[in-house]
Amino acid sequence: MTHRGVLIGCGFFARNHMEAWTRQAGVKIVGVCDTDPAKAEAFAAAYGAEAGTDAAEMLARLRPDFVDIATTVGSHRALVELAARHARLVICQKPFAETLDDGAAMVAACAERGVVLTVHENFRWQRPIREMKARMDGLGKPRFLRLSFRHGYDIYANQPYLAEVPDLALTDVGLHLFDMARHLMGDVVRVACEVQRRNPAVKGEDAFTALLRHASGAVSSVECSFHSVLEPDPFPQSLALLEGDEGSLELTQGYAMRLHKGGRVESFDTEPACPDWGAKPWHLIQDSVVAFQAHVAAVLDGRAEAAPSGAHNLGTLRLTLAAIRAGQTGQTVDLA
Ligand code: NAD
Ligand code: 89Y
Repeated sequence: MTHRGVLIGCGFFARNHMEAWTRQAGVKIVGVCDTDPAKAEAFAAAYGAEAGTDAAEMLARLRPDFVDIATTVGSHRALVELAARHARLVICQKPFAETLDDGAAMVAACAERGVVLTVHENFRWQRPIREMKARMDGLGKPRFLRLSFRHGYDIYANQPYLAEVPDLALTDVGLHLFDMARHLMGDVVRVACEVQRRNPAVKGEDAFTALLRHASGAVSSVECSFHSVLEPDPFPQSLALLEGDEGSLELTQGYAMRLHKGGRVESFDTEPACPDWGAKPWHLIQDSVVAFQAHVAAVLDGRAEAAPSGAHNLGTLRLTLAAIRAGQTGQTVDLA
């Protein structure tokens, strides 16, 4: 059975969505929509789908099984609420929402109609993080996680709107890191955070250092900078250290993973293959889009539960907003 989808938003990142959908068995994107007709038509020609500029009209006419929303955050609430009236599964790109009210309304709109809502939270689907999750059972009780995402890559060339975002590092990549921390270590009950504005050419805080306390008692240290001078530049790798009572997993630059256990160290290469349509250094992210979409196909088939669900991602939004508040006030914020 082929699941029919409509893509909304034909911009920079949506190309990755479309290249991956085109190769995903059991799925066909039948319509592509952008308020800019030239972008919709370019995608329609490249990927063999109908073009449209009005999402409401296109969804009413094509009646897809699922809708993939790849627009920037300001349009997410209206588009998720619209999609919930026309499909049985909705995917929303990150950042999920700007406010908790918007996020809760989006979760409710889908829940009321029995529609599955998932957030395109692809960092947890990156190969090194999948491998870390799979191997962490052997570490004993998880106690400490460090996640570090520091680079100086010019992200503004492809995504110029980022230069205007006030809480940039927290809302662009911080939420990916917080999702990974929750995925690996469980829910967070307390957060402290220091933010910095490093690059004078951008408006927002482009660096942060956060300290999380998990419900389990574990602690995570999560840091991010978009203005670090490093050779070779690690973008877009997240470096990590996960310590349990019986062992540790280390992820260092160049995708090298090391398992420390029982007086021995085992090494693994966790670099994903570069998709034939992809390019380095984006292959890490492009491969994770493929993995996420294979998961969505399994959800559409009824073989898996959406991960992360919209409801789970609301917790990540809550944590991100709490970290922003902690950065502004200098106070630790309780989430319990
Ligand atoms: P973009 O501005 O290049 O593309 C967005 C497109 O959506 C534009 O073409 C715009 O015309 C269209 N659009 C806006 N509102 C619309 C509406 N109501 N109906 C139809 N089309 C509409 O943005 P981008 O860089 O592709 O980013 C899109 C989203 O993807 C952002 O939220 C960004 O944070 C996210 N993103 C995610 C990753 C990741 O790894 N998960 C990486 C990059 C970007
Ligand atoms: O938007 C960001 C994301 O989600 O991954 C990397 C990025 O494209 C730039 O920081």
